[in-house]
Amino acid sequence: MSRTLLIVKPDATERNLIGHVISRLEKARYKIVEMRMVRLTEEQARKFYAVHEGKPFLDDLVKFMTSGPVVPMVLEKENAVLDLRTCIGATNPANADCGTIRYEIAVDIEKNSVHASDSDDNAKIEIESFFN
Ligand code: 3AN
Repeated sequence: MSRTLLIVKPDATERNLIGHVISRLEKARYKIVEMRMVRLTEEQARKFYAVHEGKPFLDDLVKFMTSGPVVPMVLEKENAVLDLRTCIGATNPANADCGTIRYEIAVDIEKNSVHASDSDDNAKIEIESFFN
């Protein structure tokens, strides 16, 4: 079993899609082992997206991620990190495969409804940033 972090982003919490995302994850056999609802500060959002420092979209991304509540959760499953990336689909929903969460509900490349850790190492860091 391994663990990964998923965040339901503000565009999805705003449209009352938290339950939809959770339902998809549970049907995909993830175990939700921790979950909370938080409003990120600008500092937290910048720290979370530090890898995008210097990118032209970072300021808008931080503004978006602090615009409303988000729901981080720790998910457990075999091969959780890679499996969840497949489940959520491509960053740009225009390229997301049919049946993925982003294909279904994402608005655009920024408002793409969910975040998922992209490696085991990042999953550990990201989980620790939300849960002790
Ligand atoms: P993913 O969320 O699929 O891991 P990353 O880590 O490359 O993708 O990007 C993190 C977030 O930054 C994305 N979820 C998206 O909201 C935003 N983002 C990435 N690339 C762009 C872009 N070209 N234009 C606007 N926003 C972007």
